[in-house]
Amino acid sequence: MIRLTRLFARELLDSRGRPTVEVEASAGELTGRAIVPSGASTGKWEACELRDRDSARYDGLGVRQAVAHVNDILRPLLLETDVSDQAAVDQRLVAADGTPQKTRLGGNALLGVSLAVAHLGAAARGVPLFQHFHTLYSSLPPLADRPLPAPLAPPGPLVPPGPRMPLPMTNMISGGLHAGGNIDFQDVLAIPVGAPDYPTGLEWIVRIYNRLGRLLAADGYEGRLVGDEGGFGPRLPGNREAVEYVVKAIEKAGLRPGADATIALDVAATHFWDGNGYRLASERGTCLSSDQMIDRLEEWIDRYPITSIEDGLAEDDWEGWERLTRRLGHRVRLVGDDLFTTNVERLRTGIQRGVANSVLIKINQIGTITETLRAMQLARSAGYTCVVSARSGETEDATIADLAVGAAGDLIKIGSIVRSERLAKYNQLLRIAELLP
Ligand code: 2PG
Ligand code: MG
Repeated sequence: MIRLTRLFARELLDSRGRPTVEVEASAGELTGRAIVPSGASTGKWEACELRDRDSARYDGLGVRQAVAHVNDILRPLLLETDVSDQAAVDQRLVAADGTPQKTRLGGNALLGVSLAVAHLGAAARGVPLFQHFHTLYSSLPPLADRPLPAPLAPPGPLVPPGPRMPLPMTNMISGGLHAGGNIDFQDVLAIPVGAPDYPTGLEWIVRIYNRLGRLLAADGYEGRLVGDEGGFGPRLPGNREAVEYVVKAIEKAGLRPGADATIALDVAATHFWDGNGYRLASERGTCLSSDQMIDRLEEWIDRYPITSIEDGLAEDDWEGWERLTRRLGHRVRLVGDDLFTTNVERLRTGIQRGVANSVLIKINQIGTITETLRAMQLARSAGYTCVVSARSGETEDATIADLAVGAAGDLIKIGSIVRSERLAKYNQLLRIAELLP
């Protein structure tokens, strides 16, 4: 039993200079501290990010209300409770809010507390945070679910035998809402699939990134201007050119595209779905149907070493997603981000409908650590891979690095390898790698 003696929230700033919530949780001399991230291309089913809309401060983006909810409502509720029981704390948080999308107290208020308590729990046990997450994940009660349909892929062990390093999936070229709409697709990423270990994979990724910068500059593009996540943000003629540049950069790095490093896309299609179709600004406003989008993605998979496609269709295009999965699910990872929003209910619907085969895991889409781990557990039970992801608005908080290792995420998507809010996580993974066998 570890009694919470202090809970305190404050407002500070994220990597876009926007306010966010930091929470400190203490038990006597021990303190856990965490900062909440924030998305730009958010899904409509995400937990609510409570902002002080009616105030002129920070153009209405302040989070003083969320901070006050921690200090005035959640603190009295949680003081003296046992913070070693993360599931019980998270349950109290969810009950105190009581709304489906955490609109009353704010997902940002709840998540700050949940994360700070996890840090405190690790400190109280005297173990690294990733080890604590592994214990929390391993001690989740089994799924008391209606039987799920036969998994799309053979499920791995439900409780991974131990923490393990995830494979990085790193942003190279940014587009969409992360780079001023230069191209439609949001991210072209590289995965060092052939690297023997994490430090080598990271070195490959940095090499590819640097070669890409030179290639872009040599062709007259802004080879140093970057988007929100540190990926290059050149005004290319179209989406296809972005993929071709990254393939070329892999070659220039002395690596084999497809064998050493592959390509991943975050299409983020929700954000150019206009209600009738997928409208591509980079193609003079051409509007594609779901099937035409699928054709396009298939053609790209045939042509380029693509192994993962996230949000290839929009968040509510369930029929399209069913066809997308039937056509391409056996060839590449189809990752649901806006589609699932780390939400067990939406993920269960997806599994039952045979939609996607991977899930993006973002802690602030759902708002507590226990719900996040539950989503990973459900995903794994259906043979889905888990991609733990940062947000486009980040901070020096590196919690997701430990989460990915502890809950044995298959991949981790942090953004690019420049800007300290990204490096905080990559560097934490380097430290953890030293501790794993
Ligand atoms: C995404 C994320 C991270 P955002 O769409 O996957 O790249 O972006 O945090 O803006 O939702
Ligand atoms: Mg996404």
